[in-house]
Amino acid sequence: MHCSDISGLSSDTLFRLLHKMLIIRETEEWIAQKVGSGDIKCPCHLAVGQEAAPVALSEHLTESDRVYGTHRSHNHYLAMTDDVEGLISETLGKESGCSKGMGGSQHLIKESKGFGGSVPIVGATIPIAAGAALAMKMRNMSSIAVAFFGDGATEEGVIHETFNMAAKMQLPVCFVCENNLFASHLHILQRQPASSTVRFARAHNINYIQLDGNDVALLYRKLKLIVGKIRKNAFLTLLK
Ligand SMILES: Cc1ncc(C[n+]2csc(CCOP(=O)(O)OP(=O)(O)O)c2C)c(N)n1
Ligand SMILES: [Mg+2]
Repeated sequence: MHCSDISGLSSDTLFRLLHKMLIIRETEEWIAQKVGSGDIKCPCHLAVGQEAAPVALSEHLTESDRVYGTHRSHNHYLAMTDDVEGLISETLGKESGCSKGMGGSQHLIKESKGFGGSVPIVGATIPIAAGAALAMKMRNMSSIAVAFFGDGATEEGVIHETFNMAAKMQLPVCFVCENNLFASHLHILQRQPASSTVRFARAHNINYIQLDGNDVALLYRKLKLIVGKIRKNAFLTLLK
C-alpha cells in the first residue's frame, strides 16, 4: 500500500488539507443526491477522487491569482473560494448562486477569491489563463494564473497554441493536467499513443513535473516550490 510522506507538514496544515477535501467530497455527494431527486436540473460533473490537487495548490495561491477550471470544477471552485453556499445555490439555479443562478454547475466564477471562471467547452479556459498571465506580466505583478484541464483537453488544438505562446513569452502560468485516463467513455490509450501527457509540455519546452494526484502531502510540498518559482518567473524556463 502506498504510504504518503507527511514529514515537514504541520498538523494544522494536514488538518486543513483533509478538512477542505472532505468539504468538497461531501458537497458533491449532496449535489449528486439532488441531481438524483431532480431538484438540481443542470448537468453536473463530479470531481470525486480529484480533490487533492486543487486543495494542495490553493494553499499556495491568493485572491490576486487567477484559477480557471473546466466542465468538472466544483473541486477547483471550492478549493479557491470555500463558497459551498454559492456553489449549491448555483446548481439549484438560484439568484444567490455564484453566477446568479444563470450558469449552473459548469459556469462558476468568483473573481474576488481568485477563481477566474470555468466553462464546459473542453480546453476553452487554457488560453484565457494564458491571457490573464500575460496581463499579470505586463503589469509587473507577482500573481500567477492556473489552468486546470483534463487529459481530453490535450486533444484540442488550442492547448498547443497556448503552450507555444506561454513558453515563448515566458508567462507566469501553471498548467495542471488532471489525467484521470478517461475522456467521456474512452480510455486514453484508445485515443492517444501514450497514457502520460507530459510529452506535450516537453514538445513546447515547458518545464513539467508528473505527480500522484491522490497524494495531497506530496502535492502540497511540490506545488509550493513550483508556485514560488513561477511567481519569480523561474519555472517555465526552457529546457536545455
Ligand atoms: C470542445 C468540446 N468538445 C467536446 C465536448 C464534450 N465533452 C464534454 S466532457 C468531455 C471529455 C473531457 O475529458 P477530459 O478533458 O479528460 O476531462 P474529464 O471529463 O476526464 O475530467 C467531452 C469530450 C466539449 N464539452 N467541448
Ligand atoms: Mg479525463
